[in-house]
Amino acid sequence: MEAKILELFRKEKSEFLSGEDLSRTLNISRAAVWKHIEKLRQAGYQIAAQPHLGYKLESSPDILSDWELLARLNTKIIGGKIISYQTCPSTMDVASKLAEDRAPEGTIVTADSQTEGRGRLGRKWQSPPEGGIYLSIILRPDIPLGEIPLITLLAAVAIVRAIRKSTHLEAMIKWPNDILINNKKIAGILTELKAETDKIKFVIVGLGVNVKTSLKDLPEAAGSLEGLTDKKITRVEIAGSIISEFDGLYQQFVNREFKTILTEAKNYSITLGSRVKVKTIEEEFEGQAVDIDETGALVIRLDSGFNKAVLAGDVTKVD
Ligand code: BT5
Repeated sequence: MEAKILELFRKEKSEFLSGEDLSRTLNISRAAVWKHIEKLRQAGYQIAAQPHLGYKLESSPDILSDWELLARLNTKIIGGKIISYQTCPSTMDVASKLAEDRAPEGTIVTADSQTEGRGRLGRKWQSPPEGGIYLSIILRPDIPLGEIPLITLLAAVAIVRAIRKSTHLEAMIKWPNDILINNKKIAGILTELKAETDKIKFVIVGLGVNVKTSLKDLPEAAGSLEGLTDKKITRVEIAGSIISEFDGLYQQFVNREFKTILTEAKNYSITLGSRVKVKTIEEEFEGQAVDIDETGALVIRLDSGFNKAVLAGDVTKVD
């Protein structure tokens, strides 16, 4: 109901909405309207009330709530259900538990902060409050396990598109899961899955984006959007944009149309064309990053002249 009220306020721009109109449109009593308005106020919304005129939304807090996200999404698959936490250990674990309990595809879990935010291979993801986007999306794709890297790339393209549209900053993808601006890590993606005998039960895609995160809370090599752009940005606007882009790309993905994802992932890649050192769980080697293949794997031209496709690993440029 709060999401609907916010949507109505925003449609009316800066006008007053009468309690009577709200109660009629929402099909609830005027006392109930008042209760929801109070709930919004408690969450930090400034709402003026004038006798005879009604209510007017004067300012909104930049919170990553299900209300705010739902009020601005117009998606097909992603975001049908959104669950927002003030804080939780990791949105990955909450989403995974929900997926085990049959939450539908597209369900999103967000948090304002995480106490045990994580990256790949048990690394830590710094998740301080009030500045970052931490969200996980439940997917149930019917694809072979070998195509999972494509989902990480899809998410990377969605984040790059959203950042470029909202800030005009030149966000780039460092294969497979980092988003960099001026060589600083702004966002990371974590793709985890549950499979049984090669059949995927569900995939959880976790996105962490530093929007207004203070640099003192971040590692040396990290950056945050707010310090890099003059544009006024909000977490909810960036998150809404990422989810919308993700939804469009995922519709293509389930129809097995990978062309846009791959073309954009290559265009935005800062890895391709460079000599790189690759570190996987099994081995370490160097070579030239020459392509991203149709499964999302990074193709390395080894010094021997042979090509090697890498499905997962850490890649650093060598000069
Ligand atoms: C990642 O791992 O980049 C995946 C990050 C995914 C985070 C999201 S937040 C929502 C969801 N819930 C979670 O618990 N996780 C997901 P990886 O490529 O392994 O990079 C991890 C490394 O990035 C760390 O070892 C640090 O060096 C660096 N790092 C940690 N926190 C960072 C931050 N906030 N911003 C930029 N870099 C960070």
